[in-house]
Amino acid sequence: MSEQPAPDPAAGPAAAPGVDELLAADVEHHLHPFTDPRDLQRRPPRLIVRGEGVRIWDGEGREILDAMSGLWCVNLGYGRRDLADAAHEQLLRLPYYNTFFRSTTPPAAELAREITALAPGGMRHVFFTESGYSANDTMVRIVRRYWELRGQPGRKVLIARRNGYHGSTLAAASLGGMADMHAQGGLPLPDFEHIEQPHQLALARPGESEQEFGLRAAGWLEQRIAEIGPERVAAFVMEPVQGAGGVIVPPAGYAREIQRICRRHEVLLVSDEVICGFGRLGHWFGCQHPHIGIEPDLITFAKGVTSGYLPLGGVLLGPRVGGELAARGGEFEHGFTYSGHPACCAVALATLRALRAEGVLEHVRERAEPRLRAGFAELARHPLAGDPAGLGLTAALMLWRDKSRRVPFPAEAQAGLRCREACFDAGVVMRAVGSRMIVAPPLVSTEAELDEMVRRIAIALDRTQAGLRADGWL
Ligand code: PXG
Repeated sequence: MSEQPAPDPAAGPAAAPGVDELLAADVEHHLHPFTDPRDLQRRPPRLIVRGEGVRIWDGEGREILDAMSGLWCVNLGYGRRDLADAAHEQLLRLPYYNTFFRSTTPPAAELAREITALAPGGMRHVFFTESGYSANDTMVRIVRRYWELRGQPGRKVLIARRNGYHGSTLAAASLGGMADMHAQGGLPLPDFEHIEQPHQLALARPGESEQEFGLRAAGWLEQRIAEIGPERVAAFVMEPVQGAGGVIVPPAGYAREIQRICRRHEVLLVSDEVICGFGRLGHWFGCQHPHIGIEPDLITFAKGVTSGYLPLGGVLLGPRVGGELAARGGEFEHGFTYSGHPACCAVALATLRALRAEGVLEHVRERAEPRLRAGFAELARHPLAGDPAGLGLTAALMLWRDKSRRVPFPAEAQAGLRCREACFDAGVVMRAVGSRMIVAPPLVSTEAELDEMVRRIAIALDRTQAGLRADGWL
């Protein structure tokens, strides 16, 4: 028997660690994604402790409007009991069972039916993964398997775009077009190729119309297919709107021309909808937005499918690929322990229910998007900011050193990072991609909440301008 005295019930539970203790532990032991640890030693991370609706709170109790929906995922906002209850009930009933070896679970089966019913272009099959990278890695394996089954195993090359983001694993980062990621560890892997992004602001010729630029940019794909040889090209992969690349909306007509080129050369067309899916553009899938208007052969998704409450992703297969794999593919040697995790699928089902029952897609199209667009048009009148852009509930602004003469800031000025910090200090989360400032607010943001985000961004722009002036950049 233990010789230790019984705990004194009056003493209560041990005190929870305080903010300073947690931050010290984090800085000492936690390696963060896409973060230089020395930066955290100089200035510790923000401790985010609670969320409700479109708001989050830090360890000091400061309220911040989350205009980035976490990382483009908390589309229904924080603190939703229906999503938490769906997870809780499923965890008690059956926290885990796999979908290998002739097994399934009720949430996985039901979600497969629901998601394929929403998908465009007669997509009848879905493969579940845990996240966006694993959806894209799975997609690469599906695409190559498809071509093997079609007797064309030489079609291995995937073409994607510069500054596209598709995840951080070897295949997903190879597929992505981020130069800084490729600079580490010998990427991209062989058989991943890239074309330039359809970035009109950066790449259009003087006097070139949006339509003309769109056709020219799509033509880069046809050129690359010709250089590689169509008999080696398996698929082309694009985000409907490039997210992490800086909210780059393609020119009108671009995506349809891409689809024509893919069909002409029998190249599979893949839409990475990890950001754009489940309402971000006001439609179930971004490819259904009239500005995009394509029917891809495969869709990858993650993030918003569970509103970020639990991790889940997947690949939707159109009739061409799904038919082949389901009808004569045999065993597909691929899968994850957590493919179709029942609690994650239950949260996804609750998310789809809420998106439907609350008319969230209509809210995005009819109220939130116009309000955000108007707010960003107003922000673009600020002397530091210009070129508002966006589609659905995404928006971007450029920071200019001299707006009228379109002189950009040099990288050393760190204009974007200064603005990001100023936004946090003004109580709103905004993301910086170089000198491009972007937001993707929760889809349930009210007009008043969007106005308040814009108001706080305006304050941050003033402060950023003052700081840049004080340091001699203006
Ligand atoms: N595809 C797209 C289009 C994405 O945006 C992924 C795939 C990968 O998802 P996972 O679940 O593996 O992270 C993403 C992820 C940013 C940022 O700073 C964007 C993402 C992730 C982290 C940061 O904009 N997108």
